[in-house]
Amino acid sequence: MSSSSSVETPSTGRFYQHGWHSWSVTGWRPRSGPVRYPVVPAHRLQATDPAHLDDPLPGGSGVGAVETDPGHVTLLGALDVDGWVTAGPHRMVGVGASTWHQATGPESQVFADYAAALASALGTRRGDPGPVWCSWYSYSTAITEAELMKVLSDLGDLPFGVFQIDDGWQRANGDWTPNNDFPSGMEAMADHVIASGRVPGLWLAPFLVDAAGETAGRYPDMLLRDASGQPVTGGHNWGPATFVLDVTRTDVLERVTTDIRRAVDWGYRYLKLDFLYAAALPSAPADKTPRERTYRRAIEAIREAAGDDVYLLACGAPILPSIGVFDAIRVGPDVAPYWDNVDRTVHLADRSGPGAADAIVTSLSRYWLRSLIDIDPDVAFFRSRNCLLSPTQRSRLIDLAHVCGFRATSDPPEWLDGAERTELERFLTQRPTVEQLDRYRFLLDGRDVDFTDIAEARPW
Ligand code: 9PG
Repeated sequence: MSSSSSVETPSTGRFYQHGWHSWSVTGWRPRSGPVRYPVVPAHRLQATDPAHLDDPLPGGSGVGAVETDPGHVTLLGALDVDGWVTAGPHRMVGVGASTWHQATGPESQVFADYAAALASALGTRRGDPGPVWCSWYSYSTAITEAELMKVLSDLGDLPFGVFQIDDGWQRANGDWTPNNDFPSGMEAMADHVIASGRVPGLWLAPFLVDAAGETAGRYPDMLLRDASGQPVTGGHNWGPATFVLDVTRTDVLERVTTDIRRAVDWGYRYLKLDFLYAAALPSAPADKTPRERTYRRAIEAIREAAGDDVYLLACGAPILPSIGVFDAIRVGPDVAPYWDNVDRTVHLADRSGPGAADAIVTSLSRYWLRSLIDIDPDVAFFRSRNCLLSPTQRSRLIDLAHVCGFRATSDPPEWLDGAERTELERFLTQRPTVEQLDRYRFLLDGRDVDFTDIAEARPW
């Protein structure tokens, strides 16, 4: 049963816009002024819930807040997996959820109390996989068994807890078996990682299906379709549109859970599950089940298939519906070995694409989630090779990782000079104490680390 809730707010303070899924822009936006969503269709899926792309007023997924006095806010948040909060001129209105939480007071207290209420409603899961080496931000999809074996050997005794193989190992999205670049198979790869004393990690996009892949060709009935019967598009990451599995179908859930179980049986105990929002996309209007509930059922089936002791990292994932099922969630867009892509962020009105600046702002704007789930702000860079970030910009991503308590990089040791390697070694062994002083300001082992300038410089 869904109900609505509304709360009066001042008409002037900024609005906390909470993005639909991991990559969707999150932060404090001006109360008035234009609501800009991306102009390129491929970017629009990532920017916000497609059902709200044409909303005239600012709004956010699950939770919203408005500044009242300095340091104080009024918050309206769902205690449920669905819900949407819109900021009108004098009030916030929440629709879609069964139960709502309202509070006014000091910002950090209000968000902490909301997180505690969400913990009761949805549960919590946390773990510490240790530092992660992830292949994406150095090799993209151009990974091979030989190249990864070389990296694994070059990592030597660097204390990474997880060696995570990202996109590029599979035959196609939807066909989750190794391609010809992994001739020994994924189990052999996992064995090598285990022999190095680390946990093998694997990337999958369990709800996506390449149009040209085997799954789409053989099982067209399994595809999510719109009112005119056309397959729904789930992403454009690889050029042509990618289709989506209809997770309301029993045969689809069986297929997805089989894919997950296969990866676990190969030996992978850390799964990065990506493009998860695909299971919550609008489809034929005949389906009246709230999309977030459909999503939640699908990820619960995934958790059951993986078992309790497999660390599941959600990426491109709707936030509230993922709490209590996953161990970790990506809380911002992709970082990149550059600070900002102005062509995309400003001219195409899309801050959900790759870039260090938006990864920092969106991730820190979700810092309040940390008591519910591990928060992954994406990787840090230590390399100057193949990297446009200045040393200062690199250090800000390193600080971000420590603040969030999730440490990852994609840098192959071979790309690092001596000083950069020393910096990486420090990163892997340090566990600085973190104290939050302000919205974007922290003490890291007593050192003042302030990201406010970055947040203030982002366009809305
Ligand atoms: C693998 C990557 C990495 C990364 C994920 C996700 O729309 N896009 O162009 C787009 C590109 C990359 C992307 C998301 C969207 O990144 O966040 O860490 O796993 O997929 O394909």
